Amino acid sequence: MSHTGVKGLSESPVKYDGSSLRVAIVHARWNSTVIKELVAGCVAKLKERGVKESNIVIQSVPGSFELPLACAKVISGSHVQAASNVTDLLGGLSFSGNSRSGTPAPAPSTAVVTMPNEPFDAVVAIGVLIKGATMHFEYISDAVSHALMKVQLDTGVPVIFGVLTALTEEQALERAGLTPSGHNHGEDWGLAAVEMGSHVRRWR
Ligand code: DLZ
Repeated sequence: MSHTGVKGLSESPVKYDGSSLRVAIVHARWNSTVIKELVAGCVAKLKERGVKESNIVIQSVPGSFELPLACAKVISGSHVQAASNVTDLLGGLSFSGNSRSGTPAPAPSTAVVTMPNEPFDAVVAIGVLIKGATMHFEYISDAVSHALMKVQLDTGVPVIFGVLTALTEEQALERAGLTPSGHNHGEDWGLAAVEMGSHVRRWR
């Protein structure tokens, strides 16, 4: 972990083992340049902690506002289709254009498969909200953060809060490690998913 200052996630004294964990990443497609990096950082840390690629399911939704319902459905197992393969999906995340903001990128056209009906140990909800000229940012940030908290408390499955609420594009890029002094928060969310998934298994 590269944090040297006061802020940020400190390294855990325990190296949590993700080799038996199943983790879903649900991500929005708004602000796709940043999303792509965050998802990649999250996947990298999940794998580094031993989570098997076959146990990582990635589901995209249009915007951050859609994250809570999608997380709830993924957890309940009532959503049946997911991208077949992490590598394909990350490839699919190189969305058209290079927009840092604006309308959502098109859904990746990767093949989908029926999800095995096994429970997830953790879900990572990834979105990037960038403040604009209207009140959209405030309403969506507030609604989504409360709803994601409700999903994890109602279901007992950890929902990792991977929603950047940035005041500027620059802030979002920095938090995805896309500036020289930046740090990819997606990595922290991957580690948090493995740690929380491991805790919740013990606490059952
Ligand atoms: C509408 C909207 C706006 C203005 N900005 C963002 C954003 O910065 N990040 C994001 O993830 N989604 C944004 N959206 C889309 C909403 O989250 C949602 O997808 C639509 O309002 C449809 O419900």
